[in-house]
Amino acid sequence: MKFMNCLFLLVFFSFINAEVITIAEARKDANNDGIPDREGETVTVQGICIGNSNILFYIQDETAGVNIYISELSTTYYIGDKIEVTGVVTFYKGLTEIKPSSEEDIKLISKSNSVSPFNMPYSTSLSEKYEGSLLSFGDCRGSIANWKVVEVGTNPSLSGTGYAITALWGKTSFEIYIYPETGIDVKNIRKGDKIIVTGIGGQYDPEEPYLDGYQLLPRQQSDIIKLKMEGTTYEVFIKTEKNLFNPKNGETCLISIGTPATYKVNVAVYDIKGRKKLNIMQNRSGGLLFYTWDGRDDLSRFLPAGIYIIQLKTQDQAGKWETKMQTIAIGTRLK
Ligand SMILES: [Ca+2]
Ligand SMILES: [Ca+2]
Repeated sequence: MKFMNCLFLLVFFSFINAEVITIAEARKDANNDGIPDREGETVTVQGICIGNSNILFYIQDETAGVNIYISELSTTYYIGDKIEVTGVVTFYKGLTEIKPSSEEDIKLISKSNSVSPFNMPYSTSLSEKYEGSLLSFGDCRGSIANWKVVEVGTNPSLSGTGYAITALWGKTSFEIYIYPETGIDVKNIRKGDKIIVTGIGGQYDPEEPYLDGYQLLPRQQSDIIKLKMEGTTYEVFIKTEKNLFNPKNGETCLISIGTPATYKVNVAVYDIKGRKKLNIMQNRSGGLLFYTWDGRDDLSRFLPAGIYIIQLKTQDQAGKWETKMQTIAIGTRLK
């Protein structure tokens, strides 16, 4: 009995004493050989899921991101779930991973946290410091002449189970790798296309010094936005990529907006009682604009299931207002 009590206390204290370190600390590589210095050590980290655990299990905190490697997982963690993971720092073909010994080593802390991608500086390619983090390439602020976009350098080619695409980004390039599990349709991605792309920084480098083979891993269809660059004038329109989406399953909905470049644009989401739930754009210059909506309101809370109205209000140079609406349904989580 006494022994059992001691054992209990030991287990209890080792549980509460698990020191949480930052992800940057866990993946530190001070001697720059591409191998994490803590390889083989057990660490505890906390982070927000930037991919769903059944497709791309990566978490990120304020310092860095990292892959979580676990072969058996009965629970699915979704984008926005904040979790704590205890596991061994491991290394697989360049990729730093944290490997929990079982799913009990993963604890859900909170749900529905927002996480925004890091906007990659123009002409900056992938490297070790971006591995494991959510990254976005492309900037469509202001007039089209100022846009920084990714040019597709090659048609998608079969590589392993997925597709690889060379992406040109200013003076540099990087590889986009599309896993089949993401459901992303590569048929319409062609050499010469201009895109904005979001994804997780991954790596596959089977040889020393493990500082090559970085890849951008898009998570879902809406992570790749194809742009039409010709001309600067569009009919006023608002479109959504789907009529129904389930944000709590990690789905997002791409909203596309077109107006003449000289227009001012306001976009907001209302519920069916006319209450404003989310401001998407205010007094923004027109053009062809895209917004990937994750189903959250202004306070980063998931909106309840139901019908919502996305309102586009434009103002032309003469000061005349025009309003267009698009309805969209938010569904419930499917088990
Ligand atoms: Ca090292
Ligand atoms: Ca690495």
